[in-house]
Amino acid sequence: MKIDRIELREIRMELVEPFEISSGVRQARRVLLINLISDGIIGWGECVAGEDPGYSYETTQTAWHVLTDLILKRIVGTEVATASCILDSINGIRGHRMAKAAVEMAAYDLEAKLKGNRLADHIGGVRDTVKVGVSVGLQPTDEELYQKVEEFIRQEYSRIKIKIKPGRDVEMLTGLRKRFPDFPMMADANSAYTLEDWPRLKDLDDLGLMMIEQPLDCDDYLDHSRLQEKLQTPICLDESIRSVGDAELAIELGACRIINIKPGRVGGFESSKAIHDICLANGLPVWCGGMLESGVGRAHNVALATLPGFILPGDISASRRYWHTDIVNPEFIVVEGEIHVPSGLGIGVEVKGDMVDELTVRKEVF
Ligand code: OSB
Ligand code: MG
Repeated sequence: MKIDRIELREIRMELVEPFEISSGVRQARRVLLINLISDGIIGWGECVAGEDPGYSYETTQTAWHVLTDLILKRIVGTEVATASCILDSINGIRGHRMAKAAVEMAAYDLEAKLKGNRLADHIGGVRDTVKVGVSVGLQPTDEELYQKVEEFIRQEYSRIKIKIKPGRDVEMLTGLRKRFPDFPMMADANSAYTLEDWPRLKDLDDLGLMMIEQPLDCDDYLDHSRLQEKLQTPICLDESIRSVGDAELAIELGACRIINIKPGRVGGFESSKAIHDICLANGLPVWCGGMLESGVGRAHNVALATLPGFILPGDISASRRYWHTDIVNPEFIVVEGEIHVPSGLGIGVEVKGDMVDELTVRKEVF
């Protein structure tokens, strides 16, 4: 496919409520959207980099720089054999996987549309609905958390993930367990602990959690393996897994028993599929993580979660969990703990052009 034209824009979207994790709080998102255009068909991609470098070193601003100054001008006008190799000619850019993923995933949407396929089928998906959970940010009080969780259970989510940090953990989750003794629950620390916190981490082990996500620093594979050895509860790695090599290292060391795959974090679908395959071969379940995506990134995540190894519920919630109005039609809804894979071609949802134009704060065309 020939890439005739590329549009990159930044849109601003207010969250329905602040989202707080151990590294900071977000009120609004600065989302980069990419259009790759071939033969009048538009492939959509979303960059998941955050507003600040709390989760990853990448930010909206670094991604804008890497995309506009280094990547997009080298891709426009070229003939691309397959979506998976769209970045093969771009050498000399270390890391910046979120920026690269946005391009690669737009190419996958474009390729699926040009071939007349749904994206889920195009990448080898095996199901028409995906099981989904919801991620609940740190709340001002335990009581507010318990009310939030009750409401999300009412909305039929398959599992609840609770953000934790030292001091907002054991007591809070013990109270939550008392109120909801059997509901599938997990905790995500976003690297807030070290092995020195062992007494607290040990207490988390008695709460019947499905998993504890990223308790330690993202580069601490060795410490994660030491911790996993002492815990019954599976450790799930998120920030630590940026590539196939990271996944192999973590599995070899026993640093985790579950991996959360976010296509943006690992550089796109090709890398996601490779990590998925390695996990499947080694008996590790995977699930699709989220990055407070708009409907575009959400649609990509739904497609990814149709691969066979994605047997645990993903952080792919309904559009209205984060947005008053999403930028896609139809919006994503959760019924009986699942989201239906949209039936349209490619990502399967239509992007609301007028709304996107109104939200745009800067745009560059190549
Ligand atoms: O650690 O999974 C995370 C959001 C932003 C950055 C990191 C994380 C998260 C979430 C929300 O947990 C997942 C979602 O619903 O999009
Ligand atoms: Mg996480």
